[in-house]
Amino acid sequence: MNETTTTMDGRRAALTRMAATAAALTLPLLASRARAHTDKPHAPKAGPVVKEQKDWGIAGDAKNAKRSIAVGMADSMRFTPERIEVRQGETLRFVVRNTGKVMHEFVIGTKAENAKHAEWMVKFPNMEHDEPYMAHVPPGKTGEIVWTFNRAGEFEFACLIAGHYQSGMVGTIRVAPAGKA
Ligand SMILES: [Cu+2]
Repeated sequence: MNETTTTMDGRRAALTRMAATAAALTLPLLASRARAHTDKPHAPKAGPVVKEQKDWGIAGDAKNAKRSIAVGMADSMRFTPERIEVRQGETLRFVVRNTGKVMHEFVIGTKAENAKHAEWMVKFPNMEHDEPYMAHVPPGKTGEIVWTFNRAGEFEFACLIAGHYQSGMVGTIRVAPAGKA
């Protein structure tokens, strides 16, 4: 009898200890979860444009664009103009107009980067891509991008839509080193 009581008390004590331990483990977890929830903004804020340095430049600010270049894209798979001269450090605004009846895009990059990307576009034609150095323009519409050419060299602008790049829908951007004419 005595022994049973002791055992039961012991068991109760053990259960109480377990409950206490569980509470100790659970409470900080709940607290941190509650805090995390409180800190979370109710609507996601639109973050600033991520500016990632690329071999062919970096995303630019419209206010720094002193020159605007109109580029035409046609179903003949040609850009107008096909060659653009830039000075290193210059920020350009490209106003890209699709005069055709199919989708076209204007993608700035190195020759190697565009070629690699174009290959992916053939394998996965519906691949979604959107970067500050590209504009996807539906027929009859105009797209705009602002890009800072802070690296000198010869680059490309291309339409990477499957078949277009392969048909020669490519132009050249030459960025002259700063300080030289
Ligand atoms: Cu195209």
